[in-house]
Amino acid sequence: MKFAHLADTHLGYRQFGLLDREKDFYEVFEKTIDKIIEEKVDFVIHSGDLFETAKPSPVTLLVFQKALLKLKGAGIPMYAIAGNHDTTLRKGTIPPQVLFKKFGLKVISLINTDYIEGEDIFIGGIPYIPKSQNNLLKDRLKNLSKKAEGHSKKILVLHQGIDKYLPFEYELEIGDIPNNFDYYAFGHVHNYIKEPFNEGFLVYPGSMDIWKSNEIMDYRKNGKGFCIVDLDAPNHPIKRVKIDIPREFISKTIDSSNLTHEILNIKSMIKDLKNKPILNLTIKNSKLSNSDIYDLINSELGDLCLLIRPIFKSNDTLSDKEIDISEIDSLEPKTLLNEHLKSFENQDISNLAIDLYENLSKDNIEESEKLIESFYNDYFEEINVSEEDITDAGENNEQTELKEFDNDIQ
Ligand SMILES: [Mn+2]
Repeated sequence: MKFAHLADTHLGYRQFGLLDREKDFYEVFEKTIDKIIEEKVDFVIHSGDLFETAKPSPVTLLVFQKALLKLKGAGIPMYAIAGNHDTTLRKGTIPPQVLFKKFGLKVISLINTDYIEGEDIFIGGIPYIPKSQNNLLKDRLKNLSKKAEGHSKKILVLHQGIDKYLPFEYELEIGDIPNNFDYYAFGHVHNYIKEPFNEGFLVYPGSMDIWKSNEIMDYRKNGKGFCIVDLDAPNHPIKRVKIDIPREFISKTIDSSNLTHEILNIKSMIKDLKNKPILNLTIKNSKLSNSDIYDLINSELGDLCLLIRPIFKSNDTLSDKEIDISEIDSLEPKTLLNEHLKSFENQDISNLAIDLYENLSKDNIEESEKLIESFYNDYFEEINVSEEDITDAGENNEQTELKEFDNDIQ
């Protein structure tokens, strides 16, 4: 018995507003599906952020439908949870994954929390839950851990940040993760992480293409791709399968006093690339005007790159030391907000603030209201998880979800 584990495919992401980048994400996903079929796995787990948004375009949905049917044709079922990108927090709404249940997609949700695959492989999980509701998340985890007991193999599927890997934006501490699973199929962290955890392995396969520039370092080290896990062999060996991304990201710092030479260098770097790269340029010592430099760079390199992203650094205004500081991730607004909130000494309220910051910066007004409402309810009453929500998967539950769907489209 072996399975493929992937996550964070972000289908439909039009990076930098470019259709070519949207196509890149499709291409890498299609290559991944072909590779999965070639590897003859028994099933696939997708750990969330399948889609970039909770409302994917018809083209995006079709790309996934084709891939799913291809897998189905090869007799390979797919399990999936919703991530923070392809979920809505409002009551009665459903993630786009639910559209594919009739095509055979096994959606792991708050209602259908677990499945049995093969002889006795327990596959259980929880879709993304925001930090302000992490008490609910922890309760659910405890229930799932209990339910997994006694099965011969146990896989936990989550889409959450853990303090150890995302110290500034996590929902779970490493100690909150139940210890009785054989494999921890996680999503959310876009870098590749594989670590021994209790008797098994905890794995974030990472995103399938470079979703944000801060993934470039990890990409150079680990590549992008997915994992294949062999459940029959002792210790469940994990094979990392790298999938070439369609387009390179090139980051270069150049000295504008030597511009002609620098441009020639870049030309020789990119001349053999299959597809036009994204070029991140840091331009130092600009004595000419920025627009003159940009015009020159654009006329020489514009046709050779999909996109040039210049940053101008002048020696007059910033010392080298300050330039270094400006590139540290921890000066991102979210991190600063997190640091600032520590002075309130109330973790619950800080968590709510972070979630609200996330949602309000994306104009998710309704979801923000929902967050406040549920926070208010939880904060002033003990959390009381309804047992009927956690009961076994079945036709009734499916109907509940479809009913919710009906309500949603009315
Ligand atoms: Mn993601």
